Amino acid sequence: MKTSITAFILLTLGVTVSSAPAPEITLQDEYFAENYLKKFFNLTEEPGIVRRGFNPITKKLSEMQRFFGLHITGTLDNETMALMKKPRCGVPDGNIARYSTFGRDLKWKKNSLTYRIENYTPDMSRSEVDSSIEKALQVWAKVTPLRFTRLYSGTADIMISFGRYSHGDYYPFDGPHGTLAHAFAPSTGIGGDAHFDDDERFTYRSNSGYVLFMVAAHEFGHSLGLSHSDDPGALMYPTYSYRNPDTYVLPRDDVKGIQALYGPNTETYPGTDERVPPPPSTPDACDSTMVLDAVTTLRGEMLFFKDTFVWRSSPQRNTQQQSLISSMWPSAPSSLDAAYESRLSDRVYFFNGRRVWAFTGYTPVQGYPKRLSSLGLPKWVRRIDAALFDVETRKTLFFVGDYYLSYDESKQKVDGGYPKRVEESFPGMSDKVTAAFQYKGFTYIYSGPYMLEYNLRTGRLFRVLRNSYFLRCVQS
Ligand code: TQI
Ligand code: CA
Ligand code: ZN
Ligand code: ZN
Repeated sequence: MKTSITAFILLTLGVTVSSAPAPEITLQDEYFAENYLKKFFNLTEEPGIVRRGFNPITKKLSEMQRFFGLHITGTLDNETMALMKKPRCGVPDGNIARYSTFGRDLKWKKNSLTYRIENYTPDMSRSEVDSSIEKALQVWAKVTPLRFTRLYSGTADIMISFGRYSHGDYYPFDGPHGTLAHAFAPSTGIGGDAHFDDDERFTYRSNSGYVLFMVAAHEFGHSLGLSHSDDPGALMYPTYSYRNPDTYVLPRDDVKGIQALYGPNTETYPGTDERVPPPPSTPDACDSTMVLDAVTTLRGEMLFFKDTFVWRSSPQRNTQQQSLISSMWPSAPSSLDAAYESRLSDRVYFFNGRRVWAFTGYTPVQGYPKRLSSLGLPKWVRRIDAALFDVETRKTLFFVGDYYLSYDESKQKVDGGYPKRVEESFPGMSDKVTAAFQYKGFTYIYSGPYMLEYNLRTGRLFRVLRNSYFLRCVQS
C-alpha cells in the first residue's frame, strides 16, 4: 500500500565526484594549512613570538610532520599538504547526495502555494494544530522561494486532513501505529495533499506521542516533491525521532534536496541583519578531521559518538551503522562528553556536563541520571572529557583536563595517588584527551582526530592512528 504512493518512481541522485586537486601549493592551501594547524596542533597567533623571528607555523609544521612520520622539513611541502587534505578515505570532497526526489519534474511549477486545514484532531487544541502546520510549512519556506497562504474554504494546493482507516483515497490508514500519515507528490487534484492518521496520538511538543510539527514537516517534504533520504539525520529519513520543535532547524541534507528542486530562498541576503546559522549536518565517518565526543564498547560492539549521532560497529559481523543517539537510547542526553562500559555492573555509562546516565544494554537503569557528585568524584570535577574501563585492574579511568583519576566503582571511591597527570602515564599525550576506550587488551586514547595505542600496564605507546582505524569510511 505504502509503496504504491511512490509508484511515480524514485530517483536517487548519484555520487558527485570532483576532479583531483593540482599538486602546487597555492595561497589557498597555505590558508587551509594554517587553519588545520590551528585546529589540530594548537597553533596560536602570538605576535610576540613572530617578532622575535621565530615562526610558530614552522614549529607546528615540524610537530605535525613528526607526528605522522613524514620528512621533517618545517615547510608546507606536497607530502604534508596531501596528508592534511587526505581525501576522506578515497571519497573526494564532493558530497554524496543522500536525499532523493520523486523526479526532477515532480515539483510545483509555481512558488506561491495555498493550504487548507480541513479538520482537526482531538489530541491537541485547534491553535496548536494551526501553529504546528504553519511552522512545518515555514521549515521549507525558509530555505526556498516557496510561500504558503492559508485558505479557509475551497480547494487549496495542499489540503490537510485527519482521518481514520478509509478516508477517501485508495490508501486507508491502519489503526494505531504503523502508518502515521501520508502525502502525495506535487500534481493537481490529490497531489500535494497530506493526511494524518487520527488513530495516532499527536502532540504539540511532548515526547510521548508523535510531535505533529515533525510529522507534518516530513509530509510536506513529500508534498513538495521529496522522497526519503538515507541520511539518518535528515527530516526525510523514514524513521520518527523526537526533536524539540522550538529549536528545530532543517538539516543540511533536506536543504540540499529541496533546493535541488526549487533553488534557495532569494529573500534573505547574506550579511544582512538576519544571521542564519548553517544547517546542521550529519557527521561523516570519512571526514578525517572529525573529532569524536566519546567511544566505548558495548557487548562486543564499538560505539562512536559525535554530536547527536552514534555509529555502532560490530567487528564480528563486519557491519557499521549510523543513527541518532535518541533513537537507540531515547532517555539519553542528545550528545555526550564521555562514555564507558563497566564489566563490573554490565552497564554502559554516558556523561554529559555534571550528570551521568546508566543503561543495561539499551534499557535505562532506575535512579539515573544522577549528579556527577554522587559518584564520589572530587568537587573540582565539573565534567568528564573521556572515560574507560580497564579490564585488568577493573577500575574506571576518568580523564579531566590534563589529569586522570582511577576510580573504584564498587567502593564508589577514587583510588589513592590520584589525580595524576595524563602525560605521566600516557607518553606522547600532551593534548587534551577527547575520548578513550579499551579493545582487545589495548588502550586507545583519542586526542582530536588522532588516536594513540598503548599498553596500559607498561605505559608503552605502540602506534599513532586516526579515527578511520576503527570507524570505517563506508557508506552504510
Ligand atoms: N508514512 C509514510 C511517510 O510519509 C508513507 C510513505 C512511505 C511514503 N513511503 C513513502 C510517502 C515514500 C511518500 C514517499 O513516510 S509513515 C515518518 C517518519 C511516516 C513516517 O506513516 O510511515 C513520518 C509518516 F519519518 F518518522 F518515519 C511521517 Cl515523520
Ligand atoms: Ca496508523
Ligand atoms: Zn490518505
Ligand atoms: Zn515519508
